[in-house]
Amino acid sequence: MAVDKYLLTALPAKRETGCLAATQWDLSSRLIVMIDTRIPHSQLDLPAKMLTVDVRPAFERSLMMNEFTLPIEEVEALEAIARRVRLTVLQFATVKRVHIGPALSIIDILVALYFKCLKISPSNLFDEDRDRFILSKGHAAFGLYAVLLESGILDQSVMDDFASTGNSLPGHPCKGMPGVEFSTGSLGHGLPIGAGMSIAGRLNSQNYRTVVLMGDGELNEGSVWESAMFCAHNNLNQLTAIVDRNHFQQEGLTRRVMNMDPLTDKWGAFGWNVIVVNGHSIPDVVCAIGKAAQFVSGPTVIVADTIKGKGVTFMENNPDWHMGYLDSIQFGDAVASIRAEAP
Ligand SMILES: Cc1ncc(C[n+]2csc(CCOP(=O)(O)OP(=O)(O)O)c2C)c(N)n1
Repeated sequence: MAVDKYLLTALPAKRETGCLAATQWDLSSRLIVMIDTRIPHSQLDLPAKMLTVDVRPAFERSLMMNEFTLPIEEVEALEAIARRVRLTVLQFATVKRVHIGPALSIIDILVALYFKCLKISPSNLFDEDRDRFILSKGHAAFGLYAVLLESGILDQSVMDDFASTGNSLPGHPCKGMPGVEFSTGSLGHGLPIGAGMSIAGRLNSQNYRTVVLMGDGELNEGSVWESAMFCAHNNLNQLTAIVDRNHFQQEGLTRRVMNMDPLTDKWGAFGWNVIVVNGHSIPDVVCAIGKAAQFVSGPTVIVADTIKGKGVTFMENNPDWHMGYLDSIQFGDAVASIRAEAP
């Protein structure tokens, strides 16, 4: 796909304007800039530090400034929740070895889903019309548990029990736990299950949404692509897949183990609407999920660019932290790292 434009997101919040020969928006305290890359960078009067930030294809240019734009206060509140959730994940890892890097990479996505986008709450867990969420990369269970605790779906006593015995929470989500729709952990099963839930909703004239979160390494599983064909064939527009594209899997870089590039073209060729988003920008994720819900001509996949171990400097992009236990010194360093991200 020929991409002639790029989004450039300047982090952290800087309201420097008037420096660009291009369209720009100030969204939720971030300076988001659309640059026509036919203009050489040398001719753009960009501050040097802005040239070092995340540059990614803008397949979804219309993400900005639409009905899904959140007020800054709400963005800050959601980001504060995400920091608290990450701290809970760290606490889990002081009790026993957990898949900590995989959990940390999906926290912003989960916070966007559970605290803004999905109809799932402690009071509707058994309602037929509740939205369905499946953590297909089930090894990131402790990220989900931290969000379920934060939202009140899991009771605090579970955490207290886990802290003292290490037994109350399984290493992978199990059906029957509050808020867990299906047992996962064996990769490649979440999308087929989600497809079944989605088509069941249609047959029963229910209008819930189904969201399936997968890892990018998980896409190596053939069952993902069988169900991708099924979803497109059946025009399952009530279903959204999210790929946590952190570029790593258990054995290292995903592109070395089994290269899935060009990933967006593959999903497109399977008949899916494709949205690319920064998976650590909660307002962008909220916006992408809203866009996916509006798309009626088929299923949507959101390819979320993320960082494995996000938020803890010594874990980020470090495959050694695919799974780990934190001693007291490491825990202190990790907490400091998360707290340093607070405004
Ligand atoms: C069918 C299956 N094969 C192998 C595994 C072992 N396994 C656990 S995590 C993992 C890596 C998955 O990578 P990815 O989907 O990119 O998730 P990430 O680790 O980045 O969160 C593997 C291969 C598994 N859980 N299921």
